[in-house]
This record gives sequence, C-alpha cells and structure tokens, in this order.
Amino acid sequence: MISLKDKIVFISGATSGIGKASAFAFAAEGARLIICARRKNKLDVVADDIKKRFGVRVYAIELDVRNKTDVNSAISNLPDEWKNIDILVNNAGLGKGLNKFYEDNPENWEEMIDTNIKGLLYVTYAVLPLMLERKNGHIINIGSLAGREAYPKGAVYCSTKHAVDAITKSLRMDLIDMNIKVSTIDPGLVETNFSVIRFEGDVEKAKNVYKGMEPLTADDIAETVIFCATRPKNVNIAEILILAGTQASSTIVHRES
Ligand code: NDP
Ligand code: 8X3
Repeated sequence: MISLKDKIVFISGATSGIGKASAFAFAAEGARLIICARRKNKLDVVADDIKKRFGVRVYAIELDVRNKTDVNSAISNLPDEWKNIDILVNNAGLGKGLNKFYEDNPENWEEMIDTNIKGLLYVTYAVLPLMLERKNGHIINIGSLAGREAYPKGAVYCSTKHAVDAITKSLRMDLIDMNIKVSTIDPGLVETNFSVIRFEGDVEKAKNVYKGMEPLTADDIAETVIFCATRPKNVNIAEILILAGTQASSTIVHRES
C-alpha cells in the first residue's frame, strides 16, 4: 500500500460534497493539500478546519476551473514547495437543470460543458507537465454513473460525464509509459449539494431525489478515492462504479414509501 504521508494532493471543488470529504480524508492520511473552488470564504473555512484537525499544510486557491487563463496562472504560480503534485483529483462539476432536452435552457449546457469537460481538461493540462517532469503521478477523475448510461432529461449532463469517461481512457493510454496512473470513480446517487444546484436552490425538490432510499454519502466516495490512491505501484484501479445500496441503475431505484 502506498503511504499518503506528505504527498501533495490537488483537489478541485473542495468547498462541498465529495471534494470536501476527499480533502478531509487525504488530510487524515497526512497528505498536504492544494484545494480550489470559486467560493473563497468556504474554501478558507475548509482549509482552517483541516489544518486544526490534522495539522497538515493546506494551500487554498480561489479558482473557477472554467477560466483557462486563471487555471494556468494558478498552477504555474504555485510556490516551488507545492509544485510536486503527486495526485490530482478532478472533482469540480455540476448538473444544472433536469429537463427534457427541448424544454431545457442552453445556458445550463454551457455551464456543464465548461465545468465538467473543459474545466477538467484545463486543470489536467496545467498539472500534467509537473507530473511528466518527475515521471510520477496519479489522476483520479470523478465521473458518474451518468457517464456509463444516459437517462431521461439528462442529455447534456450525461454527455459531459461520458466525455470524462472517454478522457480518462484516452489519457491512460497516452500516459502508459510515464508512470502516471489514471483512474475514474463513477458514483450513483450521492447526497451532497449536487441536487440543490441542479434544481437551482429548490431544497425540497433536491430532498425528493433521495426520498425513501439511503443514498451514498460524500464520505463513501472519499473512502473510495483513498482506496484508489493507496494501491501499490503494480496496481491501477482503472474504474470503480459505486452505487447506493438500493440502486440498480440511474432509473431503477428501490424506495420504501
Ligand atoms: P457539490 O455541489 O456538493 O460540490 C461541487 C463542488 O464543485 C463544489 O465544491 C463547488 O465549489 C465546485 N465547483 C463547481 N463549479 C466549479 C468551478 N467552475 N470551478 C471550481 N469549482 C467548482 O456536488 P458533489 O460533491 O456531489 O459533486 C462533485 C462531483 O461529483 C461532480 O463532478 C459531480 O458531477 C460528481 N458526481 C456527483 C454525484 C452525486 O450524486 N452527488 C454522483 C456522481 C458524480 P464552488 O461552488 O465553491 O466553486
Ligand atoms: C450525478 C448523479 O444520479 O444524476 O452524477 O447521475 S445522477
């Protein structure tokens, strides 16, 4: 098993949900963290909490992964002691709207495509030279069950996660001789702020997504991320599909009424 002590881990989207839980989980293993997200106040709270609880170093960057120039400058301006990134967790992402395609708002499409696909590409492209230089690294993408099957009203969100799946697979081939592992973790229903964002702040509608069933938690996914990151050199977890206990597919979920 690989020790995470003093490893440098970059996590995008660490102010909430899976990214935040992963930041805590890596810190508990003694890793040093670079965390980013758009909401600086929330990011600072996460950074302070982690430092207090685990005594590890945290470098927090206010960053919108959709902005290529900002992504490049944030990563190229990392202080030398933070440049040797060992693990990149591409987590920042969102679903916006859950509507029939012909009733959807195209602005939601731009946001999902720009964040879930282009943001992931920008961050990966900026971080990779630092890994290639040392011939060492691990990229862990947070994909989705939605990247393996399409569901109604999800044309664009599902497309973005299918893209993450394709990027993961292709990148793994491109990096196969570089000692850089590429993995994807594809969760089903996880109760985070995801549905609140998807339904634009409608908390009741968001709660209904998980009605009568026990969803995955952000900690369940963080634990899986740690499992991936700690496998020995001869093992790469290429992909993990992780579903809630009563979920068989995106549309087949057993609920107690
Ligand atoms: P949350 O809404 O709880 O967290 C999303 C995180 O992404 C926040 O920290 C947010 O920070 C950050 N983020 C969003 N847009 C940007 C941006 N443009 N730049 C930087 N950071 C950004 O949702 P989850 O934790 O559930 O989602 C995390 C990932 O998991 C996403 O990729 C999602 O698609 C995926 N996923 C979620 C599932 C679920 O059921 N919840 C299932 C399968 C996959 P801020 O707003 O501060 O920028
Ligand atoms: C996000 C969760 O269930 O809408 O990937 O695909 S779901």
